[in-house]
Amino acid sequence: MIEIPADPYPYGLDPERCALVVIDMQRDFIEPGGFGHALGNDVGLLQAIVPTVAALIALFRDRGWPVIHTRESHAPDLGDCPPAKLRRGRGTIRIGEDGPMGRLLVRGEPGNAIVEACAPAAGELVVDKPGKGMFHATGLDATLRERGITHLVFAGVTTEVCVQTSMREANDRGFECLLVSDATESYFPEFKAATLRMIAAQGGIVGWVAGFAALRDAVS
Ligand code: C5J
Repeated sequence: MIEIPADPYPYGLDPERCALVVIDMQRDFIEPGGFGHALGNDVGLLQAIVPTVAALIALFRDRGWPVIHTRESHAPDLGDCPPAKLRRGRGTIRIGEDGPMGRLLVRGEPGNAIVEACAPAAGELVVDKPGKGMFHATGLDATLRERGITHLVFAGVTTEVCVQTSMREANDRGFECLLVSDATESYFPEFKAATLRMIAAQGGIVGWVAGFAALRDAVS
């Protein structure tokens, strides 16, 4: 076990059984013209973490530890998008409609791609998820168990939506979860701060929180 200084107490990372999960670092959330922008958000906040997420990915790759990427995305016929989700939001354009980077949140469209600095390498698992959480309708639970993974390190966007939902789902499934605080971001700084606190509160009720430097120094 590698001990990483973390909140609320040191996190034990099993180097034989860990994976990095990078949630939804897609152009649709991070670049102007995407889904996040259409909902009225300032995407510049999310762009700021791209170098840290890229460095975290490189850290895992250097050690030969698995990196898993997720994309919030829907089939072109939107058959996997519940009508309730389609109706939600009062943005300028909605899921499935045409924007400057193609149809919003639709698989294969330019906006649905992961930003270049964080792009998946050959052989890395890319999970297309129709929900906010990474386990809903993805088969990821079985994949992680087949690979013997027990420890998940989380990064990506947005902190209180897809990252937190995925981390809570993972926690309920028995995974030991760490969120890297400066490798995740929200359109709402106060929501990010609250999420980091609620994850680590009550003795780590959802998991642990640590900064990238603490993780890097502990594993180097
Ligand atoms: C959102 C996400 N915020 N990836 N998706 O709709 O957090």
